[in-house]
Amino acid sequence: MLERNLSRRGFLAGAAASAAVIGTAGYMSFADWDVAHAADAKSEPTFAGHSACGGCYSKCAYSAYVKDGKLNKLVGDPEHVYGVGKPCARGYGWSQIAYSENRLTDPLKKNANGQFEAISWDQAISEISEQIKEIIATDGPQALSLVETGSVSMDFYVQRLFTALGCANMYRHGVACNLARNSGLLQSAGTGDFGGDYPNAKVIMYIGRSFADGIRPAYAEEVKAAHDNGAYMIMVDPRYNSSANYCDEWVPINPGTDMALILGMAHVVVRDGLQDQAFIDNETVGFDIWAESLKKYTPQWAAEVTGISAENIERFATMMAEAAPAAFIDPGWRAVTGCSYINSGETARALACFNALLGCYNKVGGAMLFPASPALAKLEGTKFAAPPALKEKKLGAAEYPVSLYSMVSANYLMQEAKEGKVRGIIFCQSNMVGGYSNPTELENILNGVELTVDIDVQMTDTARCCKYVLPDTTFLERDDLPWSFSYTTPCLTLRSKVIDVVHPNTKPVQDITVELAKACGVGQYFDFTLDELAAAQLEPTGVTLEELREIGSINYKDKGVDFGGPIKWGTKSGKFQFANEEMTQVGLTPDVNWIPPKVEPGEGEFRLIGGKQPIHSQSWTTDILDLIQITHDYDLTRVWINASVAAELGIEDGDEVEIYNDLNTGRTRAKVTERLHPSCLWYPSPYGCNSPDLTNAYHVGLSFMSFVPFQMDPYYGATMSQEATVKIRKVGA
Ligand SMILES: Nc1nc2c(c(=O)[nH]1)N[C@H]1C(S)=C(S)[C@@H](COP(=O)(O)OP(=O)(O)OC[C@H]3O[C@@H](n4cnc5c(=O)[nH]c(N)nc54)[C@H](O)[C@@H]3O)O[C@H]1N2
Ligand SMILES: Nc1nc2c(c(=O)[nH]1)N[C@H]1C(S)=C(S)[C@@H](COP(=O)(O)OP(=O)(O)OC[C@H]3O[C@@H](n4cnc5c(=O)[nH]c(N)nc54)[C@H](O)[C@@H]3O)O[C@H]1N2
Ligand code: SF4
Ligand SMILES: [Mo]
Repeated sequence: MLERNLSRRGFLAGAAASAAVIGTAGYMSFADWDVAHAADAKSEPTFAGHSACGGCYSKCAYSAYVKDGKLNKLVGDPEHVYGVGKPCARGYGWSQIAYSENRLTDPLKKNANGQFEAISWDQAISEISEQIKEIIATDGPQALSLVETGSVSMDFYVQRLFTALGCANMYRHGVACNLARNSGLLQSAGTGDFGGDYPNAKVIMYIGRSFADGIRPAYAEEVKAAHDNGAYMIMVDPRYNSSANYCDEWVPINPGTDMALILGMAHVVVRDGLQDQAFIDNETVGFDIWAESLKKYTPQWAAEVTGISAENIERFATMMAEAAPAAFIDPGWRAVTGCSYINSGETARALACFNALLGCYNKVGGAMLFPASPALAKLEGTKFAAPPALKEKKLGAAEYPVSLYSMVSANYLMQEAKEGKVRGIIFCQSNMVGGYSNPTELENILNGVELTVDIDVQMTDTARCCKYVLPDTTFLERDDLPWSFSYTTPCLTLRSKVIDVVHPNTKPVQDITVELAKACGVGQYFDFTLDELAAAQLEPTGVTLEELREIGSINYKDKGVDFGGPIKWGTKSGKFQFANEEMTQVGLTPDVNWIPPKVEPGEGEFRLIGGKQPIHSQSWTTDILDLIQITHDYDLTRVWINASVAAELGIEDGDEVEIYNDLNTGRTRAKVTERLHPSCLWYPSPYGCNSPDLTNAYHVGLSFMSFVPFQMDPYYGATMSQEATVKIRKVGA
C-alpha cells in the first residue's frame, strides 16, 4: 500500500470522507463534504465565482471559494441539471489538479534521444505552425487531424482553427465511449441520446449501466427517486455492480448477448399483442418488417444465448408491457451499447425499438427525448462569423456512413495514419493512447507520424508519445464560453476563472489556439476576445454575460419535456424507424437482427469485461493523490473472478494472479466473488498509466486496453473494447 503524508491532503480530508465516497452509492454528497470541512469552514473562505467541474464531461457547476488566493471549498450549484448541486468525489479530487506537483508547466519538445526539453512559447508556436503550413502546402489540409474532447471554449477555438485551415479531420473520444450507441439511437429514434422519466417509472431495465459507478449526479438522484417511488428495477449485468443494491433483481447475463435478451422480450410483446399499436401506427415506420423478423427470436432461443431463463424473459417482457408507458429500457452509456462489442450499436437500436413497442417515448414514467437546449446566437455576418464551410468530409465518414458524423471513429484516423495518409495530429484534452484502443499499437502509430502535438495539463500516455507538449491552464484558471445544453430541462451555464494562474508559463487553450492560428495565417478568424464572443452568443437568451457570471447556471424548469405532446423525430422519415434502409450500406439489415459477439472464450479463456469505479474518471484522475489513495486503501486494482471458477483454478481471494493473452501479460490480485458471471473476468478501466512523470498513477494496476487488439466494429467503427479474451493463473502455482 502507498504510504503518504497525510498533511498533503488538500481536499478530501481524511478517512471519513474517503469512506463516505465509497459508502454512499459511490458519490460524496455536499453534506459529507461539509462534515469533512467543518474545521476549515470557520476560517471563512471567500466566494471567487462559479466554476464547472473539469473532472469529467458532465461539467457540474459549483461555486468556488478561495482562502489566501488558493481554492479552498466547493459548493455545488443546484441549478445545473447534470450536477444538481452534488459534485461527486472525482470532482473534489480533480479540483486539486491546479496545485498538483505533476502539472505540465512549460512547452516541451522531444529531443533526438526521446527526452523532453523545455522550449519557449515562441519556438513552440513557430515550429508547429511552420510544420502545419508545410503539410498543407505539400499534401493539403486533410493530411492534418485533431483529436479533441474538451470544454466549450476548447471545442469552439480548436475546431474553428481546423475549419479555418480547411481540415475536416476532427475526432472525439466517442470511439471508446458512446459512438455505437449514439449512432444506433440516431438511426432508429433520430437522436444520439435519450433519458428517462425515472422518478415516475414503474419498471426500468438497465443493461450494462451503473449510475453509482459511472456517475452523473443527476442520474444518481433520479434513480434514487425511482427506487424511493417504488419503481421495479432490473439490473442486467454480468457483474453485481454498485447500483444493483438499488434494484429489485440482478440478472447476470452472458456478456455480449444483451441484444438477444431484447429481441426475445420484443418477441413476447409482439407475439402476445401487448405493443402500443396506436403509437406504432401514428409515430413509426417499419413495424411489420421487424415483427416478421422477431418471430424467430423466441424466449427459448434467447435463453440459450443469454443464459437467462425463458420464463424470466417472458416475465420481464410482460411486466414491462403491462407497466407501459411508464416503463423503459435505459439506453446505457458506454459498456454494452457504446463501444464494447461488434453488436453494440445494434443493441442500442434494439432497445430503442423495444421502447417504441411500449409506446413510452415522452410519456410520464417512460423514455424521454431531451427538450431543446437554449438557443445561442449563430453570429453569421458578424465579426464572429465562422470560417468558410469545409469542402471535404473527414476520413472515415464514407466508410461509416451510418455513424454520427461528429463521432466518426478516431481509430479509423489512426489506421490512416499508420498507412502514412496523415502527417500531423494535434491532441487536445484527449488521452487516446491511455484508453481508446491498444496502447502499444497506438504508440507505434504515433511514432511514425511527423507532427504530433498534445495540449494537456499533465504528461499522459498520449503526451509521452508526442513530439510537442503544450501546457494548458486548468479549468479553474481560465474563463469559458457559455454552455447551452439540455437534460430533463434546458440549462445554461458559465464557467468562470476562479483562481490566478499557478504556473506562469502555462496558457489557456484558447490563447494557444489563437497564437497558432495567427502563425498559420488564419488569425483573421479570431479577431475578438473570449468575453466579446460570449456576450454576443448570449444575446438571444435575454441574459447578459455579467448576469450569467453572477448566477452561474440557469435551469429552464418551465421548458421541460411536453409529456404526451407531439414528438419531433429527428430521423429522415420524420418517424421512429423500426426499419431503415440506410443500414444496408454497412451490411446490416434494415431492421434489427441478431449479431453474435465477435469473440467467444475458448477452453480456459475468459472474456475480459470492465467498467468505471466511482473515484476515477477514465485515465484522467488517477494521478490525483487523494483519489489514488482511495484506490490503494480499498485495494481497487484487483481482478474480479467468479468464486466457482476460482476454486477450480485453485485461486483464493487476494492471491497474486497473472492475466495474459497474445497481447499482454500482467499481474494483480484476485477478488473472488459470487457476484460475477463465470464466463468473464472483470477489471476496472482507469488504471495502468505508463507515464513515469505521473508519479502517483504510474504502473498502478493494469491497463485494460493493453489486452484488447487495435480494432473497429464494421458497422459503426467503435473500438470493441470487450471483444477480447484472456487466461488467468495463480502466480507461483
Ligand atoms: N466514476 C466515473 N463516472 C463516470 C465516468 C468515469 O470515468 N468514472 N465516465 C463518464 C463517462 S464518459 C461514461 S461513458 C459513463 C459510463 O457509464 P457506464 O456505461 O455505466 O459505465 P461502465 O462502468 O463502463 O459500464 C457499466 C456496467 O456494464 C457492465 N457490463 C460489462 N459488460 C457487459 C455486458 O456484456 N452486458 C451487460 N449487461 N453489462 C455489461 C459492467 O460490469 C458495468 O458494471 O460514466 C460517466 N461517469
Ligand atoms: N484507460 C481508460 N480508457 C478509457 C476509459 C477508461 O475508463 N479508462 N473510458 C472511455 C470513455 S467512457 C471515454 S468518454 C474516453 C474519454 O477519453 P478522453 O476524453 O480522452 O478522456 P481521458 O482519457 O480521461 O483524458 C482526458 C485528458 O484531458 C486532460 N485534461 C483535463 N483537463 C484538461 C484541461 O483543462 N485542458 C487540457 N488541455 N486537458 C485537460 C487530462 O489530463 C487527460 O489527459 O476514454 C475511454 N477510454
Ligand atoms: S460527475 Fe463528478 S467528475 Fe464529473 S463533472 Fe460532475 S462532479 Fe465533476
Ligand atoms: Mo464516456
